[in-house]
Amino acid sequence: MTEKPDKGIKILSAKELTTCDATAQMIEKARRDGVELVFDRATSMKPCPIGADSACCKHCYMGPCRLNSKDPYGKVGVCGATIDTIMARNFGRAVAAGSAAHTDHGMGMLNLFREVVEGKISDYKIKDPIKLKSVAESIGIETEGREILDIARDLYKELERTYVQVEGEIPFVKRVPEKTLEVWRKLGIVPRGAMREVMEMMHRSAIGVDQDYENLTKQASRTALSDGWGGSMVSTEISDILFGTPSPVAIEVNMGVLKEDKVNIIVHGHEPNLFESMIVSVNSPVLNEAAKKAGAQGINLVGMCCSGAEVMVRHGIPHAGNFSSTEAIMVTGAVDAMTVDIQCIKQGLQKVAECYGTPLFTTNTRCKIEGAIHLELNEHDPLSCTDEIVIKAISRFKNRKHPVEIPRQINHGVHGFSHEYISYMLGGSFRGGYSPLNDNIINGRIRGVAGVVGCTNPRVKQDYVHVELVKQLIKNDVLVLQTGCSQIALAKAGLTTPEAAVLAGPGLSEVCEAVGMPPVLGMGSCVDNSRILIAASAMVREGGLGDSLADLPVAGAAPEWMSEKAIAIGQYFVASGVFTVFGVTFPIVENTRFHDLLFDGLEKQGLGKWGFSPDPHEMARLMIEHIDKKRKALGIDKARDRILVDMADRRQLSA
Ligand code: SF4
Ligand code: MSK
Repeated sequence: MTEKPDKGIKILSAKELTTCDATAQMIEKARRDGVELVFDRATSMKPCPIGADSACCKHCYMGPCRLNSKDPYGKVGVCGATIDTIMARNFGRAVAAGSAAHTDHGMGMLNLFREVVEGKISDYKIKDPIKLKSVAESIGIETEGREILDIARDLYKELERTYVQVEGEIPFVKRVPEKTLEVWRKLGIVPRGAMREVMEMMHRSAIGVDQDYENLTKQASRTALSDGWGGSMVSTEISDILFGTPSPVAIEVNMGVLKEDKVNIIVHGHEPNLFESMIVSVNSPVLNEAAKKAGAQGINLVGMCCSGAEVMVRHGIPHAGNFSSTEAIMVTGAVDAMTVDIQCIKQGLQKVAECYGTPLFTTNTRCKIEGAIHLELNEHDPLSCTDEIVIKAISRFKNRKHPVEIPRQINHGVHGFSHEYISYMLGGSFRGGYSPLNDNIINGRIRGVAGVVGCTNPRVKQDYVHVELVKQLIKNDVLVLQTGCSQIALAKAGLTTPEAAVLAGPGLSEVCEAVGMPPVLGMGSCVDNSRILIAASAMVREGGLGDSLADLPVAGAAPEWMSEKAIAIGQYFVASGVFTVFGVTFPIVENTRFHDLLFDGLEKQGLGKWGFSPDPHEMARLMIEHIDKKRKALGIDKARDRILVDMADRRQLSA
């Protein structure tokens, strides 16, 4: 129940908290019901200003030590650590935590793959042997004339090195453009196995070890690269091999995908295996019969957050909302079960679930929540877990006690643009490849490419920064690639349909219309950012846009980020050569040497660099300016002004 806010705290209206009408409706209902949501907690919990600037350290118990961000060099910690050391250590630890999360997820997928290959698991199979062959070939495994299982065994052995390799380069480094790799080798940041990199990052950031912010940042880059080109990339590739490589599919998003007369089950988290088994369970004739007997018209399975994004792009399963909406959706009273696995699962879900009599299930040994029902998903018998969840959901449907109010919003989009499909779509079946994309960049129809990714964060108006930024980018002929919760914001805003091409600049809209694609391409979950790295590498290989990833007219952004995983992603993009802009906040004190290094110095070393602005228009300006700088360096620039989205554009879309 809602705690009384402190005096002086301004309570924002639902419309000030989110641009998502469905979530706003549920915030209002929660307030009427006296139920507290993440938005309320963000209002009453002011962020610690010293922590927000990363000017404090609690790495030993002579501290915690707090430095003054107004006078950063006026004081040092008890051990003598300077502001630069403290910020670099904090940053490195955030990278290590984020990389560990992606990498542990990836290792889970690889373990599953091994057991499938060894024949110990029969509920999952190799669904995409073509992808298996192409991944194997990309790292030098011979495939000609060999059995699939034989290739798969070699692939497993090779990819295991992504995690455990003590010395030498990890397998997917073979996919990195040569010139980028040269820079990494010169700087000594080519990643070894992720376990080694994360361990070394944690060691070096402990009291009394590495106290040189530049040296710490090098290890942060190496750790992040072991995620982007390692743990995350393995996760994406193995998930595609086991569950299928995405290709475009028409999807529905928003809370209106819940059905009052059906048993509604939500899957939320990150690992596709839980969801894939749930798909089998909800299609079971026995369970459907049981649902009918309970008075339901059937079972309605929907996704949220990144689990939702995974199956949305593979199977077109409806998606009910992104990170900030996961509590709000239970306020509908229509959720008969929510089941979660790992990552981005708020502990607050349990309290909201309790208020509406919704059973909340945890299914992974790595993520339990006090009060939730723990039903472990055993990959040797996954249906015993997912069937049980369906049975519990049917029982909740039968005994629904809370009035149901489902927001009516359902938005439509086309998602599922894997890098393989982009190549096929632009090149056609006879000349698949990235040359049409490169040609359109060189001739100026497409000004550049932006990856807009990441979370939503209740510290800013939900979805607003994502949508405003992307509108500005496409209006200026920048093709937008998306993953994670960001693509759900854009889908809700109607920008992931081919019709949204009317909002793009003349060049981009011409390309979109010719191909029949949206100007905003949803590619998958947050771990699937590796798809963007592979697409960017393919652009370099295709030729005409420079020799390294840092030469490309591309930029990245996480406009509403909140997770340490986002910092890891940001750093692997920066270390790969990409200018990456964050919104909301940035854990750093300006006018310090560490700030100069991240926001300028890394670029001088041949990598990318960081940018920051909480304002989407400024963010767009920074990204477009960078894209133009790269175009100029490539000699493909021609004068063009930045165009601002106006009311006429907004009317055109809603018409
Ligand atoms: Fe303070 Fe140094 Fe200990 Fe950090 S490591 S808490 S700066 S004494
Ligand atoms: S779920 S990390 S809120 S994108 Fe991947 Fe969404 Fe960010 Fe979690």
